Amino acid sequence: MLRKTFKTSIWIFLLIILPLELWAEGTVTGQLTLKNSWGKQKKDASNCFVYIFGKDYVEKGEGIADELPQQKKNFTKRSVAIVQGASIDFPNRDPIYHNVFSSSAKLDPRLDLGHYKKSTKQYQFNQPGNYQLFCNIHPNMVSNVLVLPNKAFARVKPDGSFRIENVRDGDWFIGVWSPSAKAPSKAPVKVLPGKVVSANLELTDRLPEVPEHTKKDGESYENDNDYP
Ligand SMILES: [Cu+2]
Repeated sequence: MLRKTFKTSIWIFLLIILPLELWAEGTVTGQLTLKNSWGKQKKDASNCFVYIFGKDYVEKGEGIADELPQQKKNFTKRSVAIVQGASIDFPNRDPIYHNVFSSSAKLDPRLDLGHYKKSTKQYQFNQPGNYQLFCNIHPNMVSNVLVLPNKAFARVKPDGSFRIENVRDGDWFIGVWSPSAKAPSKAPVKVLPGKVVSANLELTDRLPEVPEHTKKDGESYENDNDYP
């Protein structure tokens, strides 16, 4: 009888303790105040991403993690975030040709998907960083891909609130990035298993909606009126 009770106790112990050990993860929630260059709070913060980073907090993604379509002569989203190693699908849903390229030398191979229409192409991002994407045909087309070192990130809601689930416990930083801010900002955050910690962040958008840029070969767009 005693031995049986002991055995049962062991099982209960294992059932309760082991999951806690395996899932040593917490949640980071909070509020972003996104301002414009006049210091006024912006109404929509949903182009921003929050992410956790720090020494050794490195994960890899695989397969297609998100899509960034081209439609009505623009990218349908101003920003996309993925974990390093994952790919993005770039469907062209217009009946006209588009191109997708980045001038960043950090991307290997260089990101240039050529000209295509009514079809799709993918690109795998292996290097963390922020990459501005343009179309070699239409100068107003711009988007951004934020490639992060791990899976602990989330898109900010329009009202500035955010929630990042399944964050590894430890002492990390929380970063906040906007496609129109000059640089991300960050704050330290201590993540505890099974707990929700809160962080308040602030960021200011100072860059124009469409940054000045050239075509992929360094030429200006000026003489391209013959394109649709
Ligand atoms: Cu285009």
